[in-house]
Amino acid sequence: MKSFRLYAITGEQFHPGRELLEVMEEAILGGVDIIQLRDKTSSRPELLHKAKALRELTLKHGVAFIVNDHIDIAMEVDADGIHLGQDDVSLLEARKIVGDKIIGISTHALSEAFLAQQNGADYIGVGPVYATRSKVDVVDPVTVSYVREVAQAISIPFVAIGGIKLHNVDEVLDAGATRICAISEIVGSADVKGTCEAFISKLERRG
Ligand code: 3NM
Repeated sequence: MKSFRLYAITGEQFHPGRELLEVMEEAILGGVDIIQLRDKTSSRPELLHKAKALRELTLKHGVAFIVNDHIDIAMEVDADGIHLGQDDVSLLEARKIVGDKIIGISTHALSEAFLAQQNGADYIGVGPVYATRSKVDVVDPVTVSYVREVAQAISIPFVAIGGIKLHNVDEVLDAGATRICAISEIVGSADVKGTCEAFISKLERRG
């Protein structure tokens, strides 16, 4: 898997009146190097349409494209990978379908992180570090102590997620994260590109 450091997930509710593609392209121009299509409300044809458009955009810019939950859509548009939740199809089942595509999975506790690593995940999500309103039914914040535990115990790439903002990202980086993921702070920003650039400069300061 190509390395990445700033991961943006789509969240169209955070940019009313602005086009999905325009917002995600601004994020890419600001330094995002992996994009996930996450959309719990669109119909399948709508989702497929968005996935095709984002596949084109990400290919044009050479960034990775991940589809949340919908393995069939990921396969149909030849996305680079899929992202699973703890309650979705199992990693081992997903691996049979996607072959060597990237598989990421959300984890909220070290036991889940170990299992994901053991079952061949390419990366794990670690969160929600802080309270978030971008995901329903999310567990309580795991805090930066979970980030610290994962940084010490897990060898596959991990990305910190959940309530991460420019004003608190330093604390997450201090806990050992080297990859950051955000929805609302990025796509809900009045200056998407500038926000991504600011995240990147904080990530770069840590090397
Ligand atoms: N997954 P925001 S938290 C999609 O902890 C998602 O697994 C999480 O959005 C997890 O950056 C989350 O706006 C929402 O808080 C992240």
